[in-house]
Amino acid sequence: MSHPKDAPAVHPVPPAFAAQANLTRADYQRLYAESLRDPDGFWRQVATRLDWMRPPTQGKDTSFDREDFRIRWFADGELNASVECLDRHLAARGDRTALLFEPDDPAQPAQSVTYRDLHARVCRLGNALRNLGVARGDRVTIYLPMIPDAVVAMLACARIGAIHSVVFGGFSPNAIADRVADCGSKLVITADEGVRGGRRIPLKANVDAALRLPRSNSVETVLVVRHTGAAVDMQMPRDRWFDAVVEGQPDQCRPERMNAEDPLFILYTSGSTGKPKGVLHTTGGYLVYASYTHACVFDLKDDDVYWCTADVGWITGHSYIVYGPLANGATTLVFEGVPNHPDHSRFWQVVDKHRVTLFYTAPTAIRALMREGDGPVRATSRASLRVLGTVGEPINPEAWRWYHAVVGDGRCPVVDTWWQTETGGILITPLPGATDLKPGSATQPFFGVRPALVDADGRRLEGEAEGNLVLLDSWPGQMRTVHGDHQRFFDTYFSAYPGMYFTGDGARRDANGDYWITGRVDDVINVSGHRIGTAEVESALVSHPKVAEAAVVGFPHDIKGQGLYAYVTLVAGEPGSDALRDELVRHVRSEIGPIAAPDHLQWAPALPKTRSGKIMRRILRKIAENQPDQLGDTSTLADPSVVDALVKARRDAG
Ligand code: 6R9
Repeated sequence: MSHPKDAPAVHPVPPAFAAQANLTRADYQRLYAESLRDPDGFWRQVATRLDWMRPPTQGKDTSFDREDFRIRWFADGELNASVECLDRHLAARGDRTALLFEPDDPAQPAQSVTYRDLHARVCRLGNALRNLGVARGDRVTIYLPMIPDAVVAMLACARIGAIHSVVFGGFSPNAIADRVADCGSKLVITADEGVRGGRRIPLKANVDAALRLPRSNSVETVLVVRHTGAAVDMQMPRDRWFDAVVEGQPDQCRPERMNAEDPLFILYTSGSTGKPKGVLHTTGGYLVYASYTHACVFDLKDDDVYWCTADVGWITGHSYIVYGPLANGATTLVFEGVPNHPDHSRFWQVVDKHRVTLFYTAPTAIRALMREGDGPVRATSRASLRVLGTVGEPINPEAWRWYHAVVGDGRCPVVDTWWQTETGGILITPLPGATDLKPGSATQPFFGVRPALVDADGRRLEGEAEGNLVLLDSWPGQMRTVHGDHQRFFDTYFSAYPGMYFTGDGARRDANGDYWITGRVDDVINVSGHRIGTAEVESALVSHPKVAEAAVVGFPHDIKGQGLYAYVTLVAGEPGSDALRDELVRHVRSEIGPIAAPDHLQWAPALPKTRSGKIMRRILRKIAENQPDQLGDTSTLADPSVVDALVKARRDAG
């Protein structure tokens, strides 16, 4: 890799930062060694950061081997996640701001919610949910915009031991119905509408459409937050206004005593097969891990104002907007809007307005803002910023340098944090006071994390190497199962390389032991940091009556990181037209959601297949990238003329 002269390949920890850091390089080295030597003792000590109702006497109890496969942490401990996030802060810091809310429209007033207020709101909703018949272990689907009530809803579920399943507001009715049906939700919490970048999103109407589908018949009640005030259909007695049910409820609510291994939430994520997986996280280990990583990776101090720009519909929102920061008693900002509305300075205006010190966003947002030049950034102060973070996909070194030099004025460490929905929290990351930074590298494993690289046959690769990224041992935040399908959990993550957790990512380890994540090696495409399963998009396309077959691959995209390229074979006699192309893209939007809409759709008279009928995606990727001279070995193709036709059509399209 070549670097311009003035762009260093390594950014050492700034001495001024190291001097005030929670963890120095020596701390990292000592604690990391300790965490591997005695993981049980290490994590039991870390677990004392929570105020358990019953402190655990057990620590690590895990095995990735088929014969005695188990993942249990702190198994006899008892706690309630909402108590950890709220009640325990009330005495000393009840008047401190828990949530800062910045609405989509900057002309609307921001809100600040203290720990005391948030506790009362959570208790009122917890009582209301109990009155509506929601009991410990029941599932509740949350389909809300980025507003404080989304946090209230999650914590109210946790308080009464209900398992929340947050569904991202960008998903379509069909995708909501799939997720409601899979976990059998009894109740849905939504809003009249959401607003993003000035555009209204008909959340309640989407829920109505989802619940009209017969598979959603587990739902008894829909709570509707009045957010924009738009008129919506209320279907009695199913639909209830949120305000009305919480009004008059006591502002104290008895928290359920949960076992550490009781489920806290389910969050659906795309895998290599068509059906999204319900990733299940439990209470004790998850909360220990989310809160500890949040404190260490962001060098959290008492007076920090922390802002993660993710949506609570993703794991980043769960762990690093809600559970981690609130368990730590921090101030966490909830932003309803988007980076480019009303203009490209919005993020930095919000930073200045709320004096944000710790900022966590995605590479796709950085790339989109970088394209607008330095002006919109330089127009703001950003003097409050201390640490910058990224998550969701590999960050290209150019974007990293711009983030560091322009957004952070060269002053703030950039933490490139690698992790997954399945991991619950950050696994590979710099610690800002301890780790020398390399643009594009997630650098070093967090405490207790044992990454390794293996080749296709599962052989361990030592030293400088590139291969499939696996984890050799458990950590407390690890997912425990796929909801309703424990076999799928084992098969997906532990069967490819026996005794190891397979991440689905490829990575390179350099001579200093720093990790560089190269991206997914399975049929998952990372579009703007969102995981899209190719199989899901393909089955959405094939569900259209005019489509016979479809294959979807990723291709490099300047802003999104990867875009979606679809090859579609129409049913015999159906001519491909621009109108049909638009219709199919719309069809995918309505089947899954806008995030899954193909960027390109090419008609394919036939798809390249092996003689055994397997679609050769490697070839389709090269055609999508317009690199037909790099198709590689095509000798296993059943009919080579299929490829020639696709290459020609691709070239003609430019
Ligand atoms: C937290 C989150 C997980 C996938 C993961 C990987 C990619 C996330 C990354 C990164 C390179 C980083 N990913 N962070 N790749 N560098 N810092 O994003 O969870 O939505 O489940 O996605 O995202 O490919 O496997 P999730």
